[in-house]
Amino acid sequence: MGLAVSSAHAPMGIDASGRLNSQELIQIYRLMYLSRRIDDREILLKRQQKTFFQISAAGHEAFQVAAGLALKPGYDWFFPYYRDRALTLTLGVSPTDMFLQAVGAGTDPASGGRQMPTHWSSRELNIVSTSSSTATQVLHAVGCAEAGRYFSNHPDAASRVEGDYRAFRDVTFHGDEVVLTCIGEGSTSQGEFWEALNTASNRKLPVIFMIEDNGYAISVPVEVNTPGGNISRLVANFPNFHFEEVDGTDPEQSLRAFQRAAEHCRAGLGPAFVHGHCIRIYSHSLSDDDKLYRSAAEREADAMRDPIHKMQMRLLRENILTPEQVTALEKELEREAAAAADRALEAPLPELATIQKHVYSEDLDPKRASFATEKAQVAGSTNGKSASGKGSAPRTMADLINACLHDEMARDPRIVVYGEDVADASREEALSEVKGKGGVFKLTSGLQAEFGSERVFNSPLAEANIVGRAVGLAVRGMKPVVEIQFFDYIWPAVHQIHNELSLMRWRSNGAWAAPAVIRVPIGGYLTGGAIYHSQSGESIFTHIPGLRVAFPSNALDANGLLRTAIRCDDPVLFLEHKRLYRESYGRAPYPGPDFAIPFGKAKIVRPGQHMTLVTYGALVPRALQAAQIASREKGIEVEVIDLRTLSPYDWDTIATSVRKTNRVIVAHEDMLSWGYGAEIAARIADELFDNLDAPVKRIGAMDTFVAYQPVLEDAILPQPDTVLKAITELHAY
Ligand SMILES: Cc1ncc(C[n+]2csc(CCOP(=O)(O)OP(=O)(O)O)c2C)c(N)n1
Ligand SMILES: [Mg+2]
Repeated sequence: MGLAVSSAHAPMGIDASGRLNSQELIQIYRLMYLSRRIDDREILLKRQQKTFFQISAAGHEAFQVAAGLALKPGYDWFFPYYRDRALTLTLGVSPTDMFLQAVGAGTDPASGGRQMPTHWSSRELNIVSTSSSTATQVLHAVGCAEAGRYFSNHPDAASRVEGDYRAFRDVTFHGDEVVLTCIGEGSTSQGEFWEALNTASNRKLPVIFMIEDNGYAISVPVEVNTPGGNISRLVANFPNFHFEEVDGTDPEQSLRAFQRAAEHCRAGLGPAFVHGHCIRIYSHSLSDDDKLYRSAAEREADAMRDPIHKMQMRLLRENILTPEQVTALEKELEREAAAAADRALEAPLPELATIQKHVYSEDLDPKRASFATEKAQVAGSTNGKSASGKGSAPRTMADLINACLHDEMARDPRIVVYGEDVADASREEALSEVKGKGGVFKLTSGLQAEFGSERVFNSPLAEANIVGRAVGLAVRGMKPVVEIQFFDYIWPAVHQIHNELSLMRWRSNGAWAAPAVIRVPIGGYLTGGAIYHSQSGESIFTHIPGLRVAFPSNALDANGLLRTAIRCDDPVLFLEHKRLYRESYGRAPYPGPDFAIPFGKAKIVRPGQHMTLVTYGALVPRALQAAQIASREKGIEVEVIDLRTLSPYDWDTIATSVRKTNRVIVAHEDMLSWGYGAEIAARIADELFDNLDAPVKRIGAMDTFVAYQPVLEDAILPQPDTVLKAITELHAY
């Protein structure tokens, strides 16, 4: 009886052959029973209104303990879901830490009181912060496995480097680590689940997909979510997988399955799929009542398969423990759970002053001066053109983005570039005879040829896959610089961007972060781009805490801001206006491999004293055109401010200018209503009211989509004339 739960994993040493011995069976029972007692104690606390949410592992304990025992905490990696109490207990999360989550204590090590209970996180154990979103974690697991493989192939890339994000993203790897990810059967309906199977299978990644099938997704039975009612049957044809389907209420059977799965993964043969038929002893959560949708007969039948009872019966039947010993053991564990709860109830609450902590990196601020190498720029050493956009001749925005990617990939071996069509040619044998695709806009051209297919590759045509994997890669210390082919198709990835990428740091109270870069061609003015190749929508992303948003208007800014995006320690949405890629406006010579521009620093692209015009992106050249005409024809001098980054944005430059001019227009290409300008205009009205001689004016697209016919497109999007009209009106006010 002497096996301590906190060291549960270490002494097991169960080999894949032979039966479990008595001590091992008792150990398993201890973990299962303790998990159930913690759930029951939490339910009590919730009923006493000392905690605020409860969801249990009841009925899943055997399957979860088995998974935990088959793997190595702190060595393997874990992407659990909200029901994995017995798993995490087995891995080494203490009962006290679980109750600290439940009460929302400031000392809750998983989130500092920010997340619901059972939303796991432990750096020490390699348990990556869990969200409530049902299937996002499986893609993180895939990215994590890719990172492990990359570092074992390129151990030098793991070195700590001062001067950029690498100083704060420590890397550990072993070469044969396995990544476990867990998911309920209902959540296998999510596209992200299938997108994860796709890449795990294709890349033969060491990921174990653990399917905890309790037959229900809240009130929805399995056959509604899964055609035919059995997920194993549907996935059976994915190549490279090892498949197991077991009785998840039987810990021994489950353990053997996980051991075989781990062996397959460690040997580099590919991923594994372990499907356990569990039961849900209680309702979905304490906010649910399963009597509303399950028959009494069905609930009773499940209760008969309760893994706790079955295991207890086995210990008695096989004379491993006497009834008195079982009672004594259970009492001991009950006391342990109660004592842990009492400790947590005395823990300090989170401090209100910490609320904003870890929204962004506390270590490396992209606004900081070290990113301001703008003035120290040096022209490239060679004259004229080069394939990578270097040289001293004026280059387009597309060229200088491409040049930045080349430079940064050469400097930082942790960068990988992937997305749809970004490779030169996936079939490498073609590379010697073809020029290469390198992106539909050619922005990643030549990267695969220079850095190889391991660092530059095509993803499946699945946007959530692109961003979800980036989260897993970045969590391990890699720097994914991924591309979403068109802003118009970012929407399948928004779940990952909003709920995972941007939130990872805050929800884990700084323990984890996912500083990936997402490059996205955006915007219209394409003449024929139409609805699905012209969209804007940046304000949707500036509304997400934790995410930085850059939107350059010219080649030099694009080069310097992308460099900062890559070197910084926050996730960045890097918006590249398609119409500006190859414009003659804003071309510049190659500024050298260390040219960077700090975030949150606007540029006054035209000084003036009569009014301020705040803008960014494709409206910058249009506003300049209007400002020139206003000056020439009407003597109105407009100060044009290019914000360059939208989150953070440069309030000081706006405020200083408005205090000088007392009139302001905020202009953007996106639709007027609820657009980015609404926030800026509101803040100006709020904080600079006394400095204004006229109302704040806004310019934006009509509140509709962008049409195909150029006559319509011209009318829908703001034009230089639109800006000129606003300038004239505001001047006359
Ligand atoms: C993306 C998303 N959609 C909906 C929900 C709400 N929700 C939480 S759990 C759940 C059911 C999940 O069922 P299953 O995957 O079978 O896991 P189980 O809870 O049964 O273990 C739903 C619909 C959510 N958390 N995330
Ligand atoms: Mg379920």
